[in-house]
Amino acid sequence: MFQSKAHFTKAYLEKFQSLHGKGVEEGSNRDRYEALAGLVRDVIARLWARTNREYMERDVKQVYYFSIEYLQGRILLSNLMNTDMLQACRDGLGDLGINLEDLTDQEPEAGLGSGGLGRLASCFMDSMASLNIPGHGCGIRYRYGMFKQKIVDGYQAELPDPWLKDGNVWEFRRPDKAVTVRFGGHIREEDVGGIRLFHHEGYQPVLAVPYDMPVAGYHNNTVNTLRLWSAEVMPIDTDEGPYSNSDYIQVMEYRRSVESISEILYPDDSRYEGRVLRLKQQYFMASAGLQSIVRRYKKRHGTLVDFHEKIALHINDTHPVVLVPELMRILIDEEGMTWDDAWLITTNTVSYTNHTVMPEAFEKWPIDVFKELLPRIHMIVYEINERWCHELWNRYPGEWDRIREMSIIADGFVHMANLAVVGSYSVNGVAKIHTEILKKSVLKRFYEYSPSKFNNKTNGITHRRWLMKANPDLSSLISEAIGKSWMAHATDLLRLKSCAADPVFAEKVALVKLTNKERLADYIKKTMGQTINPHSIFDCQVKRIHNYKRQVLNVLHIMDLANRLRENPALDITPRTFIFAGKAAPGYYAAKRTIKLINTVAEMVDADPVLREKIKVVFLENYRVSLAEIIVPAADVSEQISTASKEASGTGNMKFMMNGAVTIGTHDGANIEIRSEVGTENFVAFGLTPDEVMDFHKRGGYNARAVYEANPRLKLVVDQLVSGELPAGRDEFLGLYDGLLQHNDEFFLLEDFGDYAIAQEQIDRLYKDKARWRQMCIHNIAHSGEFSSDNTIWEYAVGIWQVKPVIF
Ligand code: 26Q
Repeated sequence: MFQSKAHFTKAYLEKFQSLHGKGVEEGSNRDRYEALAGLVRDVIARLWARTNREYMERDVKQVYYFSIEYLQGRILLSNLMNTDMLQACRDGLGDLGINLEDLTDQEPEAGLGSGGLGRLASCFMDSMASLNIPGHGCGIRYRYGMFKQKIVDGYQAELPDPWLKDGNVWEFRRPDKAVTVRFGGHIREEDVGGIRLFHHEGYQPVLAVPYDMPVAGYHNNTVNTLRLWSAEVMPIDTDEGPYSNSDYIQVMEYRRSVESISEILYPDDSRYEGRVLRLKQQYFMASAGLQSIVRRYKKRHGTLVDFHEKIALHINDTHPVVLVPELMRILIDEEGMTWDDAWLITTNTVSYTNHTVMPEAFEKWPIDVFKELLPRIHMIVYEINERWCHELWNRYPGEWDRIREMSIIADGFVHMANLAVVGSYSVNGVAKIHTEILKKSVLKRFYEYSPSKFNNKTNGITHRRWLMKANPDLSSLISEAIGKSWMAHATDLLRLKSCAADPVFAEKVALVKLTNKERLADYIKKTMGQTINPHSIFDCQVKRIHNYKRQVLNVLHIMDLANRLRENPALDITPRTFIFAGKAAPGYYAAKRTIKLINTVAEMVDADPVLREKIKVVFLENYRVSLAEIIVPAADVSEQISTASKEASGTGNMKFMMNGAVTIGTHDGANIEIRSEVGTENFVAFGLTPDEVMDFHKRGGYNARAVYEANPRLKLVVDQLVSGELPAGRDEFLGLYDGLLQHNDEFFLLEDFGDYAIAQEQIDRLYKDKARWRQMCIHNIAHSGEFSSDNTIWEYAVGIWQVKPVIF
């Protein structure tokens, strides 16, 4: 390792020379980045090999986290930090006249995810490694990550993200570890001596090739593996694949169909779209991942009878749930086990996290699609369902409705969440309220059947990326005040509470905030040519654009503020910059219209001399991890305003809190826990409770138009959407207007508007009291350690996976 500067510089210059065949002074920043990343990778590779050896020799239980998305972001700086080489590297490069950040900016970003679920998986990878937990990730190596967002005339346009085009320093292709995944074809059954055999014939074989990426823990020598699978055609010299008896066209069609599997990440979140390719991706990942785990396990143990004692398989939402029938297939067809033995092993190995309660996000696949693509898996799911319904019938004779609700196959569809619950030993939600809603409504019947399966694991975020990496100045300040122990034990941040009343410390925290705001202002200047005032309140709503997240509520309030300012230009408010960022699913028209609305209101404000004195609205293009790392440290106010009961947890809320922003938020997801942790006086809450929302849903009773008629301020802004006074086409927002009034405002924007406006006034008042505001910030930082994903992962390890740290 290179903890000393001299040592680092020597190794870096050597690496550069051997990689590029020239001296560092002749290289581009990209060349320099590659040499640096290559050097760090070499160090990590040695620790990696050692970690794997330790796991193997000690024969410890290992956990595999299956996720269709990972939002890793850039990793060079994290890897430097985690391997304790950051200082030596920064200084050594400095001596060479090179600025480290110029190199880290060269790293293409691994954006293999669309939002919270993918970023959670990446935070979990970091925490597992940092806690010495033998835990690995399994996913897909998409050739194109999350689309790049451009704003054209106020609208979102999507461009491809070919993140691999210049190579990826961090991945190791492992062709020797490739496996075959089979699609389509048919099953021929045969009885041999009373044993039924299943032969899969006429299938399309796909070669799954793993690319391994190291995941380095923080200062602990542990390096785990994120294994991403790439789909390739079978080698020409195998007897599988359409080579013999096929013509050129058939071979090329085969090639195209195979390569499409790991071609693109689907950019939809929280909305299910029944595209067959998506199911193909899911089985591809589940089967490849499982085959490689099984192969290694058998090599070490010879048999799979104790599989569940040494392996835990976790599924991040239902997307990888075909893992359940796939494990059954391997145990029965390939290992010759009985159904009952196989089922016992499977259901003691798999655990499942649910991330949503919204019906449109629940996955279901038409049974005939499922059968055609995965004929053997279909047979197994069919049998799982038969046995399950039989069990239900014994327990609830005659209760048809209940049984239909709980069955895996119903109404011509395979219901993936039901399969996940039946096939796993643990089901968890991602925040307390979310788990309660699962138990009392969405999965109520399953909870009644097996209450002990259900548990809560509130989400978390890695404080190493979201505080240490994203906000180095604040981190130094914290360490000066309370020492460095919080870096390994985030809950030690609580010690900051004693500094909250110290005006000198508070002043320093405020100064760091200002510096971070200036950095964001510079970014905005550079990328958009717009000027924002770093002394205004930075009020941020950055997340996927979705109706339930209610960006439109935020906009309605801005329009209301504008009306009040027009009426009274002397209105005494602190200038505010409303910062938005986020992507809309390409097929989600309402979300795309929300982006247009934000940009339209931004334009309206800019055009008015009275308004632009006091407010500014900006929509930042192409939200992604590296942009979040600039926005979050600069925020004063964190907007977490989803309709109560709809946001399973939220994790952006935690990132902002950790960086000293004050939350304005609804009683939803993890907001509720953040508020009770930080204290109600340090959180600005508003709006309906989850119970109130659910009661409205159940009993009706909500009348959007009545609310609109009763509140003149609200009526005015809603009317302005269609009055023609916004700088956009007159009909542009007609659909939105109708959604609010004709279709009775499904997400209760109008109902919550009044309370939200009051909460915003409260924010303004609190901010005016500088000392008070600073105290609130410090309290937020101090309590944020509770939401480190280290705590979350520890709870998964103890409460679900039963895996132990391996220290060496
Ligand atoms: C599924 C099938 C077909 C196409 C797309 C999908 C799909 C893909 C991604 C469905 C959902 C997602 C992502 C969901 C997501 O990000 N959910 C968020 O998960 C976070 C981590 O638990 C929570 O904090 C958020 O509340 C939740 O919205």
